[in-house]
This record gives sequence, C-alpha cells and structure tokens, in this order.
Amino acid sequence: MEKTFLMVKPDGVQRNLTGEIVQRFEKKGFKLVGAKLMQISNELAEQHYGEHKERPFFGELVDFITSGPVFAMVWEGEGVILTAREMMGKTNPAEAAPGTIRGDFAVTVGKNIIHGSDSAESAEREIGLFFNESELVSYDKQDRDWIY
Ligand code: DAT
Ligand code: MG
Repeated sequence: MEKTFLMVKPDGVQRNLTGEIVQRFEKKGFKLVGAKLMQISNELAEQHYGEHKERPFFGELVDFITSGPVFAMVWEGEGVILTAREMMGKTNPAEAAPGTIRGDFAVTVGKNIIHGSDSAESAEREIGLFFNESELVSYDKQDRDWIY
C-alpha cells in the first residue's frame, strides 16, 4: 500500500493544530503507521529541503523548520501521496482553497503549517530520512472493509 510522509511544522504544533490535522487524515480513511514529535537538526533540515538549496528563501526555511518541534508522520492508503497534497492545499496559503489545511489555517507561505511528500520518490526518500524501519508499524485496522 502507498505511503507518504507528512509533518506538522513548528507553527502548526505551536498553534495547537496537530490533533486537528491528524483527525483530518484519520477521518478521510487513511491509516497512521508512524508518528513522533521531534526537534529537527540543521543537518536533517538541509537534507530534507535539499531541492531548495539554491532558492533565496532556503536559509529562512531551515531556520523556520528547526525553530521548534515538528510532528512527523507516515500515512498509508490508496493514492495517499496525491490526496494528502490536495487536502493540504496550495503551497501559498493565500491561494489555497477553503477546506484545505493551508486554506483554513494559514496566511503566509513562510508559515504554511504542514509538509507533505510531492511524489512516490520524495515519499520514499523522506520516510527514510525521518523514520527507522522499526518505527513504522504494520497492522490491520477494523475499518478497512468499510473504506475499500
Ligand atoms: P510544498 O511545501 O507545498 O511542497 P515547496 O516544496 O515548493 O512547497 O517549498 C517548500 C517550502 O518552502 C514551502 O512549504 C514553504 C517554503 N517556500 C516555498 N516557496 C517560498 C517562497 N517563495 N518564499 C518563502 N518560502 C517559500
Ligand atoms: Mg515540497
């Protein structure tokens, strides 16, 4: 089954949105298979956002993502990578539709509440960066036959 990496950023944790965000993916029908509250190191931040190294906002991005705890998660489900991105809304909250996480809870691109992998390759890379194999749980959920 497809997996993606999602993370409540420091602004989302500080603004008490962790539970609300977890609940949205739970209610949708996706399955949580790994989660932890953690402080990202500078090295991990630079690796995670490596694709943006040359962008003018890279320094701010690394400072922001290391500015407080994040809630890192792995979610599983059919089409979860793309669907989670749609549930998050556009990168710039000013353009994110109401009903999406960024559309509902954020105002500026620099503090947009949530990260989600943008492709199968990113998901695999990011899950590997943030989680050990032993931190991911394989289990059956009793709602499965009511979702699929
Ligand atoms: P996303 O988080 O939707 O995948 P991205 O990968 O293009 O977006 O950028 C990563 C993060 O970098 C984004 O969530 C917020 C920040 N960012 C992107 N564009 C920015 C900009 N023009 N100015 C400031 N921060 C920006
Ligand atoms: Mg991205």
